[in-house]
Amino acid sequence: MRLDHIGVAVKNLDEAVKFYRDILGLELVKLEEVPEEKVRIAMFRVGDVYIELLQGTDPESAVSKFIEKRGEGIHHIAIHVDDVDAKTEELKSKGVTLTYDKPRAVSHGERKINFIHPKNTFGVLLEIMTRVEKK
Ligand code: CMX
Repeated sequence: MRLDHIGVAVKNLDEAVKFYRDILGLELVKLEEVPEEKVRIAMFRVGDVYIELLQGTDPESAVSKFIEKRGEGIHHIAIHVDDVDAKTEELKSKGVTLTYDKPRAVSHGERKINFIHPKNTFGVLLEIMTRVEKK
């Protein structure tokens, strides 16, 4: 397992991108909508890991609800695993609460993701994810 990215919830993605790219100087590697999760995201490379900015595209988005309740800031930490399907089953068998019964494919199948509820992790939303190799 390795750290893949840290997700930061923001109200205005375009404004936040101006800071992270233009003022801080990070490399923007992806700017896209992830309709499956009702978010727009911007990914910045920071060495071997990424910072992912997320803006909700719908009031019912988990990110919009998070900002409403807790304000902008760190939303989740994502750990890359070799096989997110197997990890999901392993964690379920250990009584862990996950958002999805089966991992969800997002970004045109580029990634498969699931989330561990913060009540299991001592207050941090943990994403487990596998980047699917393009054939
Ligand atoms: N980090 C830490 N704690 C969080 C949290 C987060 N991101 N989101 C919610 N919580 C806390 C709440 O503050 C609340 O705590 P209290 O009970 O102490 O008040 C508790 O968890 C329950 O919160 P809630 O508002 O009732 O929300 P839900 O339980 O309905 O949902 C969560 C919370 C994390 C299970 C849900 O948002 C989820 O399944 N998220 C995963 C999907 C997701 O976040 N998608 C967006 C990102 C997509 C991407 O990365 O591409």
